[in-house]
Amino acid sequence: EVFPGDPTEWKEALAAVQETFKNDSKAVSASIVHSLTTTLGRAPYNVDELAAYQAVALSVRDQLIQRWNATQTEHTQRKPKRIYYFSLEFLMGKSLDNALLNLGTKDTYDESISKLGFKMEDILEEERDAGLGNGGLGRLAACYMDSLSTLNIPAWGYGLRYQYGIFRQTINTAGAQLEVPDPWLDHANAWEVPRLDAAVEVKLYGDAVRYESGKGRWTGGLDVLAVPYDLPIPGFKTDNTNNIRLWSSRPKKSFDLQAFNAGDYDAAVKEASQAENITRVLYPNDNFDAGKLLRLTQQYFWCSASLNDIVRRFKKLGKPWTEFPEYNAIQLNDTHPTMAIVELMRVLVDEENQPWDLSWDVVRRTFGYTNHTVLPEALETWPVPLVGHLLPRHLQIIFDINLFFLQAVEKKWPGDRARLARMSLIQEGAQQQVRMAHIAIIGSHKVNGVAELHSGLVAEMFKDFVEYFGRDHFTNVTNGITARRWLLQCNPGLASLITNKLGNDDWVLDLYKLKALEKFAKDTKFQKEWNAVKQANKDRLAAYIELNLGIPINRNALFDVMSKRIHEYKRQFMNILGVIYRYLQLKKLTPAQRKQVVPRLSIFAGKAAPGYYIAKLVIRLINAVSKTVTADKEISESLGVVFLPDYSVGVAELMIPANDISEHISTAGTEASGTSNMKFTLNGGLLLGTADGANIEIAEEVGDENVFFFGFTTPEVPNLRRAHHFGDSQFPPELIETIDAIRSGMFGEHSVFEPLIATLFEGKDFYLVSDDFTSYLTAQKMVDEAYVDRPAWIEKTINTTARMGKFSSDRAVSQYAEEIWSVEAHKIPPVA
Ligand code: B1H
Repeated sequence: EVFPGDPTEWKEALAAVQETFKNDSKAVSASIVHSLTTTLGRAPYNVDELAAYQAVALSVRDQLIQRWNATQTEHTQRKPKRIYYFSLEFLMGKSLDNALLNLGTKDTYDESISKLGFKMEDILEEERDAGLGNGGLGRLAACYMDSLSTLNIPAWGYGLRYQYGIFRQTINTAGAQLEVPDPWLDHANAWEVPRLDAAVEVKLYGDAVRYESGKGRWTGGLDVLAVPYDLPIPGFKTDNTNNIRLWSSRPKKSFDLQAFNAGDYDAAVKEASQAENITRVLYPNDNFDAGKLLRLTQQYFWCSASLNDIVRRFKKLGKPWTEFPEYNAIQLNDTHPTMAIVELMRVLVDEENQPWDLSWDVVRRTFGYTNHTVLPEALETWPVPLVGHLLPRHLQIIFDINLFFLQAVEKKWPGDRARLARMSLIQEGAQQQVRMAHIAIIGSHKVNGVAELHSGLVAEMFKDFVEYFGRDHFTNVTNGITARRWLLQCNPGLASLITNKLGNDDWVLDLYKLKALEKFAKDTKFQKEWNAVKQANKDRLAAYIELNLGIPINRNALFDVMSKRIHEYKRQFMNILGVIYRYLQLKKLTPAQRKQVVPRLSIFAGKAAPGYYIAKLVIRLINAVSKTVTADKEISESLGVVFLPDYSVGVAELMIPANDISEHISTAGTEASGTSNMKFTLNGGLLLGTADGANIEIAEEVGDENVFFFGFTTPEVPNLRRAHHFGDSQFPPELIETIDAIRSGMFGEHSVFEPLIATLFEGKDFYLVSDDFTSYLTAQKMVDEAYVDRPAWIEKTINTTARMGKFSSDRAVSQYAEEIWSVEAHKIPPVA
């Protein structure tokens, strides 16, 4: 070991620091109080819960940094292959509880915190969610980072440090969504480590020239700074601590001195604020491409800074460029980081003087591309003039890649002009568009979808590319979730019941171990314990709803949960129509008959994109129904309807453990995978869903007898849509009765909802609500019937949880490691 000064002085100092990290409550209290009284400047009489949280977080953060340092030092010395996960979204949620559980120090901190006069629960409450994502795609990135650390795979995530995350959702008195900014960094963020020394420059705009050789040069333009902030990511029961590096944009110079001196202050700060705006806010669209210049700027800023970082690190190894893919694998989380492919070409060809063909080969061996959606409105394309304006040199490179690629296609299928047009990186039309998915497909060595059905649809959608590259170019990696957050942390009652029953917590690292629960599924005593945990989780959620919404909750009701982004394809509309239909039927019964019906609580949560008019109407309708039903004392015992505002990772952690059933009812073929379906079923609830995404694989694993499936299947969808188009489809009477009820004014002024109702008519109903409605109601009826036989129901839920092993993100990440990245685990020596 090399020390800059006196080695003895260093070693003694390091040993003293090590003392403060001991896993005993005295050392922990000392470290908490140290942060409180120094960094945070508080005296003991002056400590509120927020300050206590911050001190605890800083104390835990110090331990993470120590492990982070050891991990990075080891990796720098041993030079294992590293994985770089490029994602515009990391939906981390809170970090404290997760860090304590992964480090195995929660009990110690618990003891220390209570001796210092606080409650762990209240401290955990103080943390704000890091909401740097929209939905499933962003949360998947967070789960994968947890697994990468846990599996000891050397990996870094790269993303953006948005000053404002996903907006906070409030509901106004009319039941409509209002968006409020999310200034999540207002209280200093204890989990990030600024690395001002590692800032890099990023260029935008300017001019480009291309020489005969194919090499080019990019001049002029706007230079901005990218400043990295690092988040250490602990693994479970390992010291390996990976990194998420988030870039923040800064002006290169704070203002234009010349304009400033001339008194033109507006002009003086213009460039500076332009630079700062780049990472100001997360785009709040899920499964939708808005195509804005600022979004492309975010994408390039992020890709350029991240690649610069990786290339700088690689150059220190002194290896030839042809070996770049042996040290680096970059996974593209959807097409959002596709510019990284073009940027690496530019760096290799223009800056490193590498031949074109060698560079393209290096690029293709480095990148892998994960597709997350086949919805046409989500497929990214950028207008050619826009790309040329912001990134003039990159547009030239895209055209060159396209030329060589189409020449190769032409060679394989001479004269097939239609095929060339279909496969081109450029879509012709009134305005030429760059097709990002095509660049991602040809610039990667592997393309994967996120569930079996979805991967098949991807191969169909890009069949020209399957024919060109071969079927092996496309593969499937079914999504997974981390059991650390989505069982151990969010459902401590169930987690400890399982651990006690199985005799150990091995299941946390190998989810297939849950299988051993099967043999207790019929055990009456175990069923009682299992059900008691469920009831406690339902009580906890009911108390939260009563406190926050003032709606009284029947705790004996069957809790039916649907929480996810609001989107027409996900069909929250169909769910609320079903609720209305149930309400109408209950109204027809006598009080005695109503007592025979299983009481139901329908809980909704989810955000709509601010510009998505129809999705926002769905929220209004749910709230309108909630209002009418809540006010109707006659049926309040039998039916409850709740819309929980501001869905987030934190709210999900509360809702998921409380579900009896959860709904995943997208039109077949539209939901790529879904991941909340896995979280809900892992937590002892049954799945009500369509044959879509990962629902299909969940049913395969847990057994058809344990899920409630309904609806038309993917191959039937095109014909049903055609029938609507030609006006020869029929509405079932139950749907007509339901729509009539809305139009009667039962849920307030019906004209508000007419545009929503209209999506079902006039040759539309693109998402086939009318086609699936009857079988949806039938499936709901089967749910009611099954719930009556409680022992049989509980047996189903135990068997469901027991069979969820496949859906661990550890399995998914291991599959990426083996089949796409060719990377192996590299365990670091113990830190303490
Ligand atoms: C998913 C997105 C997405 N698919 C564009 N696509 C975005 C597309 O900001 N944008 O422009 C943001 C998000 N998100 C989801 O990915 C799928 O709908 C889910 O089915 C899937 O489970 C999840 C993770 O693979």
